[in-house]
Amino acid sequence: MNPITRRRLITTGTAAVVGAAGLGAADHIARRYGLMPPDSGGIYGPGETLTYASQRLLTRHSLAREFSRSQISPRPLQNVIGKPTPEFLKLQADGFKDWKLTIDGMVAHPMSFSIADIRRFPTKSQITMISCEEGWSYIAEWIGTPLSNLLAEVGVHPDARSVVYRSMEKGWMDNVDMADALHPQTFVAYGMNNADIPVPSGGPLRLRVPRQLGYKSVKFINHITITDSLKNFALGPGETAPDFSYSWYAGI
Ligand SMILES: Nc1nc2c(c(=O)[nH]1)N[C@H]1C(S)=C(S)[C@@H](COP(=O)(O)O)O[C@H]1N2
Ligand SMILES: [Mo]
Repeated sequence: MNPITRRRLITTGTAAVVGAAGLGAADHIARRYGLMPPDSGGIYGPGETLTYASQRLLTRHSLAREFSRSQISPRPLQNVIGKPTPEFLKLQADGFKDWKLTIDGMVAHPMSFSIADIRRFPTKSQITMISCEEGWSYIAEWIGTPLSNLLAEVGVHPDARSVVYRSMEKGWMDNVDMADALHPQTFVAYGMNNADIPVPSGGPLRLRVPRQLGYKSVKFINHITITDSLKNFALGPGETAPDFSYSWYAGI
């Protein structure tokens, strides 16, 4: 499905949910509740605002659907990734023992975590569907710890609004708001279907954001920055997505 058709579907769907509320009313409500998405000013701005604000008001605490073990796809689809850099290959050769996830920005204690450090946090698993904007999807079990556990450890400033995450793969960077960052199903994942996450699927460490489309589940994450403004992040509102004309908010 091309992005415009998908957007139109989402806009129509949420418009039905919010009843007679037009785009102008959505804009008004979004402003009033501080729910303007970072791409609210673009040509799709009013639609983006309607989608994001109505989903946040109606579904901010809801969970992505979880499946049973028997529904796990026999073979996870692995989207194309860039050629690994020599730096990545060296880390891989050492079993990723030197892989670090650094968390900085608006936190009390900036910290770097190895995979072993992350494994010491409470382990959780989820069997959820990952859906690509290009129309395919698969179900897998992801094992890791909720991002909220790491955020509690570093101590997030109360004024923080966004969590920006970067991949070691150049050009892959995205962000979520605090509601999605603290959502119980947003995981820092190191395992998949009872093994370490294979590199093509994002190993050794991937953010899993099951409430949004697949592109928000960035692979090879090594740097997270907490911020109250996306202004200083390279690609427009702080992510890769708009470069491909994806929406900032990709709620499902
Ligand atoms: N670093 C990195 N993360 C990425 C991508 C990528 O190419 N590089 N592709 C994204 C897209 S568009 C999708 S749909 C999912 C695909 O995940 P999969 O390979 O497990 O199917 O990963 C997302 N995360
Ligand atoms: Mo995708």
